[in-house]
Amino acid sequence: TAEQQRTRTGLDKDALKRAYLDNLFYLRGRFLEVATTNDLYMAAAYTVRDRMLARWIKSAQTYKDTNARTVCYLSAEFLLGPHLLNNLVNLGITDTARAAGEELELDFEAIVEAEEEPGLGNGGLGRLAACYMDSLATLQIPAIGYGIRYEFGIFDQVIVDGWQSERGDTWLKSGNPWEIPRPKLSFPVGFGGHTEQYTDEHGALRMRWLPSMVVNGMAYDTPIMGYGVGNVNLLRLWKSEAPESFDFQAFNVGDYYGAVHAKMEAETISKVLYPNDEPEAGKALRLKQQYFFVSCSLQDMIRLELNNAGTLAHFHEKFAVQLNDTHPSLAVAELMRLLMDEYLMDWTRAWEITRNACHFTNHTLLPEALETWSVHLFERLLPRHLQIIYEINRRFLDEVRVHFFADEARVARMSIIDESFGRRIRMAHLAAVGSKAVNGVAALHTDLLKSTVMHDFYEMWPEKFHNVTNGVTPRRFIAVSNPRLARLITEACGDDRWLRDLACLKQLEEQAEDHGLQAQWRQVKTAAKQDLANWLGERTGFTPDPQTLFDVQAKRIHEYKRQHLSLLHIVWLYEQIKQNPNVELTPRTFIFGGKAAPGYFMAKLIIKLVNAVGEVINNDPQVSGMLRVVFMPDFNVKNGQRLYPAADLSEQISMAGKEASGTGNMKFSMNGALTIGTLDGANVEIRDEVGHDNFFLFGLTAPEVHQRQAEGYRPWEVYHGNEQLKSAVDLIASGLFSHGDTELFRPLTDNLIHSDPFLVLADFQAYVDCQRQVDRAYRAPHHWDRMSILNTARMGKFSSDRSIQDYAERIWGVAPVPIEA
Ligand code: 26M
Repeated sequence: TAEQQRTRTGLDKDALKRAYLDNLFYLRGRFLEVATTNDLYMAAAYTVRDRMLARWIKSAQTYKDTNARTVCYLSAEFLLGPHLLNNLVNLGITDTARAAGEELELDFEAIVEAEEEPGLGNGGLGRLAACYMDSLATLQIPAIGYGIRYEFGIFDQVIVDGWQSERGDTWLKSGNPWEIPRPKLSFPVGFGGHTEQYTDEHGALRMRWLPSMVVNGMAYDTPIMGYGVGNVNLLRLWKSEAPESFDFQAFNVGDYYGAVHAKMEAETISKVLYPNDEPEAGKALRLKQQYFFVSCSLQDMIRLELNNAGTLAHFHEKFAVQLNDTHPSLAVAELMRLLMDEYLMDWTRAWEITRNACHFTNHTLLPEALETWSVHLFERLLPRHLQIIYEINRRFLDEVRVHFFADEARVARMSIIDESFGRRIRMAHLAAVGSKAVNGVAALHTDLLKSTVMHDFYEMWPEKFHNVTNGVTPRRFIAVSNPRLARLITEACGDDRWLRDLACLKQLEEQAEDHGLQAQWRQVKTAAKQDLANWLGERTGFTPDPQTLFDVQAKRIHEYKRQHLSLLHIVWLYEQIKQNPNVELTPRTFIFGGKAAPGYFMAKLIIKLVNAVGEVINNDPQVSGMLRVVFMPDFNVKNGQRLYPAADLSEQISMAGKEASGTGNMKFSMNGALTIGTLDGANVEIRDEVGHDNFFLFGLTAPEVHQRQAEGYRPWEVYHGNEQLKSAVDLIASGLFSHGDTELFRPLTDNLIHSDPFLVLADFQAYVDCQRQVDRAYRAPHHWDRMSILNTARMGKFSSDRSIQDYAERIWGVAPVPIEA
């Protein structure tokens, strides 16, 4: 009935209340009086989900009818963060839901807090995919995100005695109300076995692959709601299962344990997300994961196109496939295989389709992160794909030889097969050869891509290369995480258009010197700092003082990001205060957050050092009014949302040339933090946008880094040539922070003095000098507030809406398909 329909989907307060109680009772079997927090959360989630479903169906139907080109974003990671509040914001019913909750005497904040976030990503790359899904829906572009439904996402981090300890992430334990399992929607994926040639009924020679093992990929769908629109897109994640046929009676009769083992093996594929910088371990499983989700996703696209058009001849016009790094780059070989072996297309047509469907984004220049797989492993797991890759390479290298006559050195450099030490497949080369477009993620990064790792490819196909500077969604990273700031901005701008068109924030510029706005701006910041302080107090036992400058570095722990540069500065400050207790300093709280890959020793030692330095400094009454250090455990999307609003200063201090873009830099700046940073990644463009006077720049530039290393960088000379630097390094080595243990931090200090691959020592003095300017600037509140307002006001470019607009126009050639809200 219409009444039921209203209960089920109405957006007014009474409909929400009725629907909520209804869901609590019929889906959780509870009354308010006896419900657990999880019951209360689940009922809220279902109530919100119900309000997206009709729009979801309508979106899918309209997309199908209009036959519009659909973006297929292939990514091994989607770091979504909590759904509930984000979906409320995108539906535009946060206030109504809060009011409904109040009338039911529910604790709205506690219910929102109860959500366990899906941590299906490591960091920047996975979070970028999530921001892009939000923007695609908001810009009304038909899109499907394809990935893996890991049972265990990124580990939870706890700190034990100052060290990182990893805990399994059991995000599914109380159920996931946002996903809809599609048991009927599954595809077989083969592994191993061998290939054979045969003659088809037309007398043509063909190949077939007889895998030795087949698993099924089952679809789990999550709706992705656009902001203020009716469009709801699809995130489709694959879970691996043993095939149906594989029941214990029909299969492997007499070998019960063998059958159980095979079933377990199939289910292992989507079991766990791999941490980024984990050298070597478990390689075969990782390749299996990549092939698994790529194959399911392409089979799904083919199914959709055959349902619709009845032919695959126009597959590439129907789908724009975006490869998020090389993890899905097997798509190039798999699409060729499906088109040729399964759908009997000839090479030329299949290649035409593949090369016009695929596009490739590179996210890192770190040599150790460029994916290669041994030919051996390929032969064992994907023998048919190896043949196809050889043939792609053969034809490609012929082209190279035509293009660059008699240049065999170049042929060897560009080959998809690296023959230098053991034969390995260079996945970035496969992706570049098989794609219509290749892009970097910030202007500097794209320039470096073109001039270094992909230089030969750039010379051959200059028009293939693009820059699309990253962006982040202002819905999650302002409206959801910083409601006070969102309210103030809306008030100052006169409306909330800025949430769909971030360039509107420019209006704030003219009020940047207005002392009225400045006062409110400062209040908003201080309130966020107080919230964070309270939270940290409960978790770590130490409550920072919101009157101090909050200096925040939150990101994965990696030497190239140089958390230890900040630590050297802190130790240096500590010595300054000890030597002269009356030194004029702005009281600061240094807040660190970030996970280290479980096998990355140096990163884990850096975490230990943060905690060790904190323990000494925080317990030294002589400095504790001036200087505090705290490590926020388990930095993830949820905790990031507490951090960005509360930061005064954002640390973006990677060695120039190493951080492809960075996206945390954008989240901080949007929330009014000033940046201290190097000319690396998107920092360059952020500084240009916010104005050079409103950004604290220091350090060597990428060309200077290159030059310094080329002439032979000798860190021990820097160390011996700078007394204050030496004294800071020595203090760490002295055992002061390690209860007298002079060995504990030696790997770190020795590495800095004797090798220092990321030029920490070379940038130390410039960093300290720059921090002195920060210190002074913070003591001029009006000046600081003005800079802070201007940072937010000028962040329009860094909305992921702008990034997606760029992709849509310049790379995908896709247009919006509006669905009414
Ligand atoms: C792997 C093995 C050993 C050492 C490092 C790695 C490794 C490092 C980085 C593997 C992958 C890595 O990159 C993936 C990634 O997350 N890149 C990030 O992508 C973001 C979105 O484009 C950018 O903002 C970040 O700068 C970039 O680091």
